[in-house]
Amino acid sequence: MLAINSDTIRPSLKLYFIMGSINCLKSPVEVLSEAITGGITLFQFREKGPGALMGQAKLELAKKLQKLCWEHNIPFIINDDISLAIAIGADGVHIGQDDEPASSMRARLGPNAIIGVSAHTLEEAQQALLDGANYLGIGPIFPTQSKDDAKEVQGTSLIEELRAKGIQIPLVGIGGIKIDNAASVIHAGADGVSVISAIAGADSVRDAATRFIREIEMNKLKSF
Ligand code: TZP
Ligand code: MG
Repeated sequence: MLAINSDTIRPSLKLYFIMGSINCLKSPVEVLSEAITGGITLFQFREKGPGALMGQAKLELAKKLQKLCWEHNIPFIINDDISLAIAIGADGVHIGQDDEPASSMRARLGPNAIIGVSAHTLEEAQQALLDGANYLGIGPIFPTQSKDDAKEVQGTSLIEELRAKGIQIPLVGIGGIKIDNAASVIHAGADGVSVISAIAGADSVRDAATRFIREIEMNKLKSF
């Protein structure tokens, strides 16, 4: 586990790359390695959907990707699969509204784990805060092809609403985020963007990550 906690997760959300093997056009290790070279700041292993790896193959890939992340000081988060997270000592988990609540994840993972929760409404966000989430994923901001059961597209309105209410928890936007719409997510008050296809499916994974970072940094400067 890297030494990362609630206070230090915020800057790591800047460019949060998420993927599993089915999102990749070449080997996931190669994709992640290029994305790291390009400048991603956080990684989530999301091995889900038709054709996703299971059992030992999933475990082996998780270990390889975690090692790669840790060699570059990038925190490694696992989507949903708390048993896998415990088995390999991941930095944390990301859970949705249909998973066990963050409070029970916390009880199982301990105080140092990073727990991220997807929230689609103010009520879900407030509950996640009470349950001890370290950050929230808000979306889908724009239409996405990467999640079959995605909720309704909501634009940046919930991010704006949470910030207007003075809620300061680290926030990341997700869903259909591309280089040319990332600025609006940052201006709304997010600490960063979560991206699957615009990085994993790019002709050059490394260049895509680098261009995202540049765009986010430029727009963070502008909002102060
Ligand atoms: N949760 C809400 S939208 C989404 C997830 C996992 C998919 C995001 O993928 P993409 O390709 O960046 O739209
Ligand atoms: Mg889930």
